Amino acid sequence: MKKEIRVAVTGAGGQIGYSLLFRLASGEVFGHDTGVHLHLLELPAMINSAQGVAMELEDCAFGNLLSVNCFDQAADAFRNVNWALLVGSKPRGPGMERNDLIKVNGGIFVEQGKALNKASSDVRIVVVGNPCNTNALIAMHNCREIPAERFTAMTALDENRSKAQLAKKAHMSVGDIKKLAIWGNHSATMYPDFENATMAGKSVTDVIKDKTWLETDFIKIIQQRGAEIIKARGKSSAASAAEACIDHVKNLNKKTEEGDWFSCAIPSNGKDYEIPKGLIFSFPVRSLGNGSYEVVKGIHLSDFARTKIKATTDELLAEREVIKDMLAGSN
Ligand code: NAX
Repeated sequence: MKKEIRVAVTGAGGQIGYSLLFRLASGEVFGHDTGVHLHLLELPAMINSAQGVAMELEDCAFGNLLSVNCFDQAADAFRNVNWALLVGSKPRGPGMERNDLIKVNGGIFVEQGKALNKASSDVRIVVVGNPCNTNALIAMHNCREIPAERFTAMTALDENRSKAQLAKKAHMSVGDIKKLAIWGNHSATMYPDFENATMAGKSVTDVIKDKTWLETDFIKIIQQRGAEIIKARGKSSAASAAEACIDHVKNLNKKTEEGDWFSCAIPSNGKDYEIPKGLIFSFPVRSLGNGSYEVVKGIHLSDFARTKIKATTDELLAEREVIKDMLAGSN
């Protein structure tokens, strides 16, 4: 192996973990010349589940998998890792308000943010566990050693869902769709920006002429897709979430092709598109291929888009208010 990489996955005994871990070990994500050490973090009460997954990972005899270790303490699991994929969090219980969930999960990300100080100096963090933008904000504030821009939250699933729906509507291939960005929060207020996306080089609005469908049905389908999947399967999205997490890591790792961008929730610098500084906000992003990325500048936003972006910004500001006591630290 030319290189070795350490990857922590939290919630490793859960359903996304089960779809994600095997692909991380297979060479698909980090390359077939990179040996992978997996650090599986679970709650002490669920550690058996992670251990079962670890046994199955061994049984796959992946050539790239150098080691698998299970942990029930974040500070142990994050030691020297190059990537931390923070998937584990508590689901909303019956009768639980969203703000209660934000607070309950916030505690997890205070602890995990502190534990990330033990990670490798080049660590990059992806928060999947919901509410992922605000959880990433909490982790970022509680981690003094890691630069803020390394903290990201996942909106790639929303982007993939958007591309799939547009492709279906226009009888085109998903691969024909470029520049599809999700703006804002990974929640029902997110804005899938069809106005700046292209299909086979043409503007989406030139291909799909039904403006009402784009402005209402399409946005609603994407915003409600997670809830629809829970209704249909009785469980939340898992394999598609794992696929999106893999896309997120790959997108950050490789230079973005000309004429495209991807969606990634990152700390706002307070300048781009007038989004308040510090919010973990999903923007159209391009990777520079060397571990860094930049927000795509100069995208035209219509009044319609601005109204939607304001709604999702307001929701993120309200979430930040709920957990403001958890925002210690320097970032
Ligand atoms: P599961 O309930 O199947 O698994 C979560 C696992 O996390 C459990 O095994 C639990 O024991 C573990 N866990 C809880 N607290 C932990 C902690 N402090 N440290 C380590 N492990 C811990 O959920 P799953 O379906 O895997 O979903 C995981 C998270 O992803 C949820 O918060 C879910 O809402 C979120 N999602 C985020 C998506 C996104 O696009 N950002 C989409 C899919 C998914 O809904």
